[in-house]
Amino acid sequence: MKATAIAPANIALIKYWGKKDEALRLPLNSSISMNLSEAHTTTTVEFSKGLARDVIDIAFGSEPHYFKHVLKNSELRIIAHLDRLRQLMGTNMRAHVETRNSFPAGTGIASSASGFAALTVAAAAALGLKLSEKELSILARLGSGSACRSIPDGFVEWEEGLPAGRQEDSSETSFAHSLYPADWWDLRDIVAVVELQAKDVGSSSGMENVRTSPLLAKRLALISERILRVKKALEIKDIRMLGEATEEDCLDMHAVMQSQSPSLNYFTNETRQLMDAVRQWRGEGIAVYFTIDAGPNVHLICEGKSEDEVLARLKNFQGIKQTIVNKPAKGAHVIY
Ligand code: 2P0
Repeated sequence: MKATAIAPANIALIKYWGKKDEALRLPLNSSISMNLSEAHTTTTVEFSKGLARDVIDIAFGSEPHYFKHVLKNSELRIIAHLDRLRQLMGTNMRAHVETRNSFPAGTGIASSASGFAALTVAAAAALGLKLSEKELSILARLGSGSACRSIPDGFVEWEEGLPAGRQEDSSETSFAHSLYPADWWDLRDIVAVVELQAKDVGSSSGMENVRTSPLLAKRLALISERILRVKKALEIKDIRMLGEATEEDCLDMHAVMQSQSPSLNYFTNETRQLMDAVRQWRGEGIAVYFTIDAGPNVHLICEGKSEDEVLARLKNFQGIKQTIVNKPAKGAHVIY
């Protein structure tokens, strides 16, 4: 009753910020993402009759003491997620979970996405549950919203699901599916890490206050058109169309965050300077665009042919602690 799975983190081109149902993690809007090749979680789950309680070993790839509070919270969420899978299987067997990230915590890459996707796939396989990609995506969503996007391959859309009706209907219709496989388009997400410290306010608690923002309604009204533009850009592989829609949604999401009460600001001086630099590089003819999640680090989106030029410019930029060059990647899968 043991299995190991690997799952990528993902970068949202259209973001998820705000839930219409907290417990079911149903999002206020659909979102679109790309799986990241160099940022993944590997998780082994072994269920055994002899275990009196769940044992969770998390290697965050960074100083463990530093992330103690993150760790405790993660343990509780992992156990709650194991309970969901146990309930499906009709067992109360406890499990040993070993999980490790390829990227350090605090690099601005959401480890809850890769973490809960890997946990879902490994635990389902260990229990012998035969679940479809859709069912795995729905389960992963219950662990962490963005995790549902790390189940399918490549470029992924997470549908917000039916707005009305019974909660079960909404949950059954809110899952992620692949728009295109990883080899569809040779894109890059180059993460410029400007801050290694853990953030003060995590995504889950930060988005609880989303409804206090007067800008939320405006963003939601614009999302459908923006999603269509991103889908079109992916279809015809138009980096400018993709980049412009991605930047717009990033700036809109951060405007919502900053206008929440209490205000939530994830940008530092380096973040803003990098955003300006990216705009300037574009003026000099490089097709590169930025997007930023719930942290200060900047994701630079460009095509593979621009990678060397973008990296060369980043080298000359003060304050970058690390760069991670990601290509599009496969979704979560069992490795043994
Ligand atoms: C995203 N983020 O779409 C956005 C952009 C952060 C900023 O999805 O509460 O960690 O576990 O459902 O999945 C982070 O949200 O939140 C996130 P929960 P999650 O990638």
